[in-house]
Amino acid sequence: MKCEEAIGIVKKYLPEKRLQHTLRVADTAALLADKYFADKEKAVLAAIFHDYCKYRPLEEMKRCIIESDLPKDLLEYHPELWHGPVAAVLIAREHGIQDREIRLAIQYHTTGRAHMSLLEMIVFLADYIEPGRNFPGVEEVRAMAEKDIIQACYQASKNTIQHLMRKGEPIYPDTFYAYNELTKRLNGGSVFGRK
Ligand code: DGI
Ligand code: FE
Ligand code: FE
Repeated sequence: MKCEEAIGIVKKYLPEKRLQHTLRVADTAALLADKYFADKEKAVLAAIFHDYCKYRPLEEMKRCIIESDLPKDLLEYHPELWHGPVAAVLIAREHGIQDREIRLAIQYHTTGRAHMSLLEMIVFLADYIEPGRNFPGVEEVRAMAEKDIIQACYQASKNTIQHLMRKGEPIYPDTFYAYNELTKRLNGGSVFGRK
């Protein structure tokens, strides 16, 4: 699918502000794909659809999780975590997008997971650093993204966990698995922390 067609589809489902965020994520994903030699078409398509289901009714998302092969433990966590996994299922059902790499990049864009592919890291990171974001610490992650995508993803997941813990929010296991595994990659595979 061409990106113009994809934008035409998501436009119908997203309010203007979210559409603008989506377009900035797509631009950022394109830059990262160039920098890290990833498939730019896939990165852009995944970025365009990453928040496709952000505004679906909760009941519809819940039904999708129950009826599909998505992990059922999502239902025990904040509904904010549902839109990525649900979009991964519905882009196939509603628009015939079957590509496994694109599906996974969309599915895990909010939490990350252990052993993310380059494409998954690109969408995860682009969503975090797109120019409209102003979380504390985002500048540091943007600078890291210029040099080392693993370090940038590590820092983004660390910031997210710290933010959620400060608010006393439950944290989905994949969010921790992403952080732990990125830590190991930075340490050259060692399970022991840096000295
Ligand atoms: O959809 P976006 O707003 O562009 O961004 P997103 O999909 O990355 O994140 C949506 C929200 O999910 C954001 O406020 C952070 C939150 N979040 C990320 N990981 C977890 C989480 N919330 C909980 N409760 N647990 C998590 O593990
Ligand atoms: Fe999202
Ligand atoms: Fe997003």
